[in-house]
Amino acid sequence: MTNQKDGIGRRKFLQMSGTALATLAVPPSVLAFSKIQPVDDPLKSYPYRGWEDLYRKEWTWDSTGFITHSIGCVAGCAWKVYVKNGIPMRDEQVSEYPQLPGIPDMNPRGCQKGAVYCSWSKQPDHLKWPLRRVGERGERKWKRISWDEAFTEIADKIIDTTLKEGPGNVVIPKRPFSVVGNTAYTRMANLLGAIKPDVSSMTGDLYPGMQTVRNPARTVSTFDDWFTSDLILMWHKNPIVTRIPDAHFLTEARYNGARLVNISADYNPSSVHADLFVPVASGTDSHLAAAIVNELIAGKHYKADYLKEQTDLPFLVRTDNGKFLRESDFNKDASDEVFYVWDSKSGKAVLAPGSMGSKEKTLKLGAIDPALEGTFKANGIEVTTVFERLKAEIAPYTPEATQKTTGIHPSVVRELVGMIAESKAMRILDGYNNQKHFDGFQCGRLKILILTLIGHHGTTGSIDTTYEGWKLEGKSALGKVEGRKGRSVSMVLAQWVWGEQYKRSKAYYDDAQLKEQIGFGVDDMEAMRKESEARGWMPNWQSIKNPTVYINGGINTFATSNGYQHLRDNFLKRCELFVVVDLRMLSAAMYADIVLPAAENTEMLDIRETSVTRFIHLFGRPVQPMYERKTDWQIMAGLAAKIQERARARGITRVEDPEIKAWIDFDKIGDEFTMNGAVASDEDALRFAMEKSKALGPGTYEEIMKKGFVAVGPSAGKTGPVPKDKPYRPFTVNVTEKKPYKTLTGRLQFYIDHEWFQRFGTEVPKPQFGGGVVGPKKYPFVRNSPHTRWGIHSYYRNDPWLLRQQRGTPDVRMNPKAMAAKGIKDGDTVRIFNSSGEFFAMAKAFPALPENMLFSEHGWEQYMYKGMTHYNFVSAELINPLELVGGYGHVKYKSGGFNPNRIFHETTVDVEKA
Ligand SMILES: Nc1nc2c(c(=O)[nH]1)N[C@H]1C(S)=C(S)[C@@H](COP(=O)(O)OP(=O)(O)OC[C@H]3O[C@@H](n4cnc5c(=O)[nH]c(N)nc54)[C@H](O)[C@@H]3O)O[C@H]1N2
Ligand SMILES: Nc1nc2c(c(=O)[nH]1)N[C@H]1C(S)=C(S)[C@@H](COP(=O)(O)OP(=O)(O)OC[C@H]3O[C@@H](n4cnc5c(=O)[nH]c(N)nc54)[C@H](O)[C@@H]3O)O[C@H]1N2
Ligand code: SF4
Ligand SMILES: [Mo]
Repeated sequence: MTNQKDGIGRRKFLQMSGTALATLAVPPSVLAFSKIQPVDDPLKSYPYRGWEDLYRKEWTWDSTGFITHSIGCVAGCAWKVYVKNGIPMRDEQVSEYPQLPGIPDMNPRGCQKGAVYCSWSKQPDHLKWPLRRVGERGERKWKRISWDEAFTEIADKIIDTTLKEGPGNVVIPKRPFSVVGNTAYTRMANLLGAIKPDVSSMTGDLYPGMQTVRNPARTVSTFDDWFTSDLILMWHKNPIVTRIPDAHFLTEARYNGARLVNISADYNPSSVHADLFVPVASGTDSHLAAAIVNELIAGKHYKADYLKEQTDLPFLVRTDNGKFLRESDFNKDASDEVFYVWDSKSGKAVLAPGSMGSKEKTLKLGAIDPALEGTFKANGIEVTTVFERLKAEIAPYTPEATQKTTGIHPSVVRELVGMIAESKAMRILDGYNNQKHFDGFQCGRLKILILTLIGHHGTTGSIDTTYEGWKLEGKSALGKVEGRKGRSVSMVLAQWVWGEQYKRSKAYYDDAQLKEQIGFGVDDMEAMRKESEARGWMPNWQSIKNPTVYINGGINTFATSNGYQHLRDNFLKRCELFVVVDLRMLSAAMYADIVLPAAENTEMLDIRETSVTRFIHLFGRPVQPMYERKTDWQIMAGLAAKIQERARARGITRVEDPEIKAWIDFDKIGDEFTMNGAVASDEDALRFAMEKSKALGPGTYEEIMKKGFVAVGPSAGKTGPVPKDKPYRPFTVNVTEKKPYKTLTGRLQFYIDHEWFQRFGTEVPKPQFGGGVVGPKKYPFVRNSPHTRWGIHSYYRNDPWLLRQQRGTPDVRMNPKAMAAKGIKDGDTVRIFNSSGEFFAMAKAFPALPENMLFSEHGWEQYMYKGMTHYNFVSAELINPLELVGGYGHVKYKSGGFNPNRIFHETTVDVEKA
């Protein structure tokens, strides 16, 4: 065996390497290699060489166990992990999901990130021990400390802060979706009266616009239901990249004859699968949606009977003041939550059943035939219908009139409307991207309206936002502390105040342009925030409390927020102890005072529930936590025990918390946390959560241990039962059983007569402003920062296998023509900037983008950028005042439901060669 090129034979090579190795300071295992005797003719005789067994045994294992991945990934997949010598070695997809009749099976579930979990989790940035900062914040100098030291320092600080500043100056957010791990933070916050920020608002994953129409807004069908559609609109959503395990249901739906439409500002990877691609200009979707609604109404493509029963479109509105006609209009003592329709049969205004104030808890109309159109006199008051208002206000948005804004030719709009009108089972896959635009609020309302007009909502289709947790009473019970609820706030508002976003927005936006575009400036925005808090619409903890102690569980707090550097610096000025609990030394941890190592996904005993499938998935702890890692439950339980120990040693007992009519029992908090030992271990807590949930119940813990997944029972659905033999579809019971919706009118509600909606002329769904991206026009590029195929946010982002599939370094993509105009070549390092900040990245030519778009994928870590910059350094912050509203039936603050959502995409930038 001779190497042709240099003529060195294998035998010679082994001799050479043997001598070379022997002279190096190498470990004994490698020295063993130097003793190898070459084999001249392996067919004649072959000496036993024990080390080779290592290779033979490479594909053997000691044990296996199940995991899933607890990250900001909305999917949820069962994986088997192979373990050798107590180390997780390999990942394998589980392929044993049962199949529903007539629906393609979901085997196997997973993506390329899940496939590298075991190797990636051994990366050096994964935490092993508790660390305390020894240098300045952000200097990244650390000292290893014991858990006891860490817990003691945090416990004392929590007690001291509460004694000095009062309760409520401790903040405990937690994000990724594991049931026991997440609930640990909720339980701790409830016991301490701590602030629990709504993290969904921070990530921009709320749907406040849709929440005004239906409640809860974020509800989805299980994604296998996509298969039952004959028309699927992917809108603000890129499922080929962001819903990898379920994307096959889209392509399989085509075997059913389904047509796919993709509406996106760039030709994204889902576009190639579409029958129709609609390249809408960034931030103008509400105008496109309005044109579709207008065409559907003008062409009478709507189901009148369905609208009369299921929506508020026939409800009467006064022409003098634009308010709903209410029972209280005629009788001061009567309810202002009972409304009227015009009964065509009797020719008079009659009370509509099913509203919040109505005694009739049904949508059944009985003998009434509500008029959809017309103007009437009800006891001398002139009224019209919501439908009339809608028709009049949407009329200007014709396909011709909107073309200049959206860039979409009227024939394309009409082709799409034709498809919608013909469809027997239509579905909109609505991405989280929608509500990250300013006009996403109105666009969301319009999208539901499209589906509703043709009668598909809750019947033959659904609008799938992203995911919603299942109804698991055991999970709520695990977090619940009798009489004590903690303090809930909108994370966007908390960061607005604590991170002084107001100042940055003021410096960034051109106030005159802003007023012209959206009707108000940054000062007005700040005034409206204050008004909302003063009127009790949004919680005001951010204005009266301080994040003195901040325990950050599984969130890349600043990096994934707008104005990363500005937010971080201002926030840290207020925070005296910043604790980060994570698996990794992520960007947020670099600025921490104490970093605590959370268990890897292979070391957890927990479940995750995302309602995109009917299956709950298991973290089956195939290996015990390595190094000194602890699970989130153990970390919170350990901290609670330490607080109790320190309080007793210091003679501290109960602290009253009259602001929220609660109290903190410092001397009992450890016992309270574990329910006096009943949920001391991860296993206890998990059994508790599963067994106390109706949709799971006794026996399911054992079942999930065997299979890695378990199906939920019928009661798991938040808006209707989960059928045994069919995919789950939300809001069906409102149609089949005529159950009122949880809205003020009890209907899918398209009219909001709140004073602020009237102020902005947004009572009916229609564009809130002229459309486009709101950032200053002096920066010529709109910044698009969607999610990446190669990571789940910053998770997995530095995996070598995944980096090999791309450039291995943060890139920004531009249309080649725009690059040429700027003198930028593919591979150049460029500087992307605006007055908010700058970052550096490698330019990549990308013809799939419009010329005015700069595309920087979300999720790269700060330390991967030149100069420790980051893509969210340039991201601007804007608040839509419609999301500050409250005191109106179902339109009020709700964590995970209604409060200001983070708007990421109203950002313009410029770029130059660095
Ligand atoms: N691989 C992977 N999967 C993920 C995640 C991940 O990080 N990686 N994250 C998960 C999470 S938490 C979320 S929130 C989701 C997010 O995933 P999606 O809901 O799919 O949202 P985005 O990726 O932000 O954007 C979707 C598409 O909208 C396009 N777009 C941008 N601007 C506009 C516009 O003005 N109008 C229209 N119509 N389209 C526009 C974007 O270019 C992109 O192609 O993904 C989830 N799944
Ligand atoms: N410009 C721009 N910015 C965006 C977006 C965008 O589209 N554009 N998208 C936004 C969206 S949709 C989202 S969801 C956010 C994502 O924002 P984040 O949730 O902040 O993002 P991740 O990087 O996933 O950070 C989660 C961390 O949780 C850790 N973790 C995982 N499992 C566990 C666990 O069990 N316990 C603990 N303690 N830690 C765990 C992971 O290691 C990871 O570091 O980013 C938002 N930011
Ligand atoms: S990262 Fe998400 S999609 Fe990928 S395998 Fe894990 S759970 Fe499934
Ligand atoms: Mo998200």
